[in-house]
Amino acid sequence: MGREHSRIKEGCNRVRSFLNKLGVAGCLALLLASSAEVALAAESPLKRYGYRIVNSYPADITAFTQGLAFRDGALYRGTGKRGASRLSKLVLESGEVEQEVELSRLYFGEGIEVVGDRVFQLTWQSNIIFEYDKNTFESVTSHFNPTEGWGLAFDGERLILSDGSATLHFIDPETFAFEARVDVTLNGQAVGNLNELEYIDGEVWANVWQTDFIVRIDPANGEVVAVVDLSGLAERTGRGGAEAVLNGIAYDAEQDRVFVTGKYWSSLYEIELIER
Ligand SMILES: [Ca+2]
Repeated sequence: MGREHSRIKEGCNRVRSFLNKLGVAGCLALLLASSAEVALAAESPLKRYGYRIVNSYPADITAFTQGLAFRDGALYRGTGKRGASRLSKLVLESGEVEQEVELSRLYFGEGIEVVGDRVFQLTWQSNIIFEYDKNTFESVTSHFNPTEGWGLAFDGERLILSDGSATLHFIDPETFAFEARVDVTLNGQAVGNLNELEYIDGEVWANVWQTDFIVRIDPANGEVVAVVDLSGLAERTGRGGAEAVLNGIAYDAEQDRVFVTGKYWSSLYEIELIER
């Protein structure tokens, strides 16, 4: 049993633990990692990715990051916890706060998204979506959300919202009508705890809460088309307590850069995916 096999086995155990949570038997990691199983791998459309760190930047270890977006050269971050929920505009390279607004202690902030000159921020269980002016951060209005608010993304036409279950909701950003929904599945099994979201090149990327995995979802049918294993990243960053888990994906469409961070993490990373 060589080092390579041990490495595959270790990776296999991690993925198996994740897949077991989803109720998926077997070990896709081993199937996909072993060149001897090319035929089997070819039967599964699921792709697996590791990562390479391209850049690391300072982040606020006291920020309970619940939403992350990148627009026009700036990073936008929404944080949670009552009394510590904020919407912030940050300088990517330094983490410096350019602009910030605090939520009332009544609210637990969740996912955010930037649409044109508006910024939306979810609340966890208050059924409210706040809308701000992107330039001034002044409150514009609020919208009703019948579900819990976890993650938020925008596909160019509709907002996409996760509510902590395996469901993604598609919402008209003008009327806030919930127009459609899709249940996310991996090999036929529901994938719950979908958290922070990002829309990237026709796919919805979602942090799976309390795991090191991002699932890449086909929004047309909810199928997970790829799993990104970010194991090891949490060990590199400073972390502020037991709730410090991976959460936060932002995409710079202009420069094709993917950023990830976590709740109570001291670093934000630009990563490049490596297919396994
Ligand atoms: Ca995001």
